[in-house]
Amino acid sequence: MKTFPEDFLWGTATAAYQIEGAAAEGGRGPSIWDAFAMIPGRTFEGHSGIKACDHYHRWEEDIALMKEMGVGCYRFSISWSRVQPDGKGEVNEEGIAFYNKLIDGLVEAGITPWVTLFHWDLPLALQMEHDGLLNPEIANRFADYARICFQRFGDRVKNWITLNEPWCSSFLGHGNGYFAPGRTCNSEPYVAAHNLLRSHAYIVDAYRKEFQKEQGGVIGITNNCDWREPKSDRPEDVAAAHRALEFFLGWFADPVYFGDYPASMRERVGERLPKFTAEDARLLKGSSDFFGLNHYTTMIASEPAEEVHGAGDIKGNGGMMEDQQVELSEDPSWEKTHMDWNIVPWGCRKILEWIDKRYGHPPIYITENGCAMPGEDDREVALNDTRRVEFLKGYLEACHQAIENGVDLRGYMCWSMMDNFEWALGYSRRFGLHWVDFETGERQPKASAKWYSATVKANGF
Ligand code: PNW
Repeated sequence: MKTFPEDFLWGTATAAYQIEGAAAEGGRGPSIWDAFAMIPGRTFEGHSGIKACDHYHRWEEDIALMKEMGVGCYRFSISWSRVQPDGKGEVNEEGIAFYNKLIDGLVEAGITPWVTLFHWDLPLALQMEHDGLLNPEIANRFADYARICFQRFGDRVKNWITLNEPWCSSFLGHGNGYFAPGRTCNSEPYVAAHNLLRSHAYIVDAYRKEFQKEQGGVIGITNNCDWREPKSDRPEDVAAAHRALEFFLGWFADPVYFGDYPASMRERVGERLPKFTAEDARLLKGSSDFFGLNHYTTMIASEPAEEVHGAGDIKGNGGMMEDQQVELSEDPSWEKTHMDWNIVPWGCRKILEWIDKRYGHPPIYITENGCAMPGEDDREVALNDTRRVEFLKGYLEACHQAIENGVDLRGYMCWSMMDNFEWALGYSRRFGLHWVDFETGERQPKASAKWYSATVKANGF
């Protein structure tokens, strides 16, 4: 039996655009994901979040399912364009009313809301009129929107996450173009990242100055990072793996903990890496009350034998991949998920220990971990998801080991509470503890939901 610390927090997670649906209802304005999904070829078979899991109408049932599981917290995100249809100015009261009902329902069910302010669904108006994340002014728009959320929800919401995985918005959104807004460039990812970091800092500054004292909550940022295992003990390979982690996680966590980007990035990205003003650096340093981590997989890293070219075949447009010069490979014996991501539980322990060491033993929450497994379009296969149970066991065992080794891991939120819109892959990948029939909206607990519930209730397995 692996027992977790007494106050360990167990939860599940979702994101607004992936589950809510009702994209054109209740006064919601469009986001960049609505527009991106309309471009032919950008998402699997043109899928979009227009209907998704219809959580906007089925939220009561979803709370009941979570209550049944016995989870202590639920991490969800607020759709900015449901709160502010244009991303600035006027507030949409219908949107506020929806989140009020959801938050009240959770509190009533004894489930602590963990709210992400931004999970990639930028209001389309800000993209079209102001160039979205490329415009430094975005930080002020973010802070204004966040203030509305603190004012309206902060009496009941005590756990805030400013941004989800800015790496994805920056690199996938502006580097290789796999995600909205679909841009491909080798300098824009660094600009988008820079403005996202500044936005995070402005939001936190507003919370701390205007709300935190009275509301008594905590606020932080969630970053994603895979583990990079050195291919050998050769110092070059060890350095390459470390550099890969600096370009992945250090890019976003170093400014938050130290006030600047890693030196390896300064050296290699040069002029294309923006500089923080003294004021921005001051606001950034120490701007997270906890370390939010989303972790899914591991790759092997080595010093490349010949120059690495980046995403796509366009030389000079590899962005991060080309700048970092790390060769990535994998162990052919590793099993893979339906995302083609390697299943390597010990990589989870190693990334937790790397964070613990580099950032001075911060309190860490895993705000996402989970898997999509093949064959789950078939309901029977999905309901008997023993492979997901094995995955969760492996990763939770790694978490347990990290705690025994001294890491201050305080909670684990499983991605995801239910099958949903998996971004560019549409509904073709299912991460849920609950199976969703996307035609009828019906939900049903998978075996993993039952296993997770038993684990939560026993505080271990
Ligand atoms: C995360 N990558 O996305 C997101 O936070 C979720 O919304 C998403 O559903 C989940 O993980 C599963 O994909 C990622 O390419 C998407 O490294 C892509 C990557 C990482 C995380």
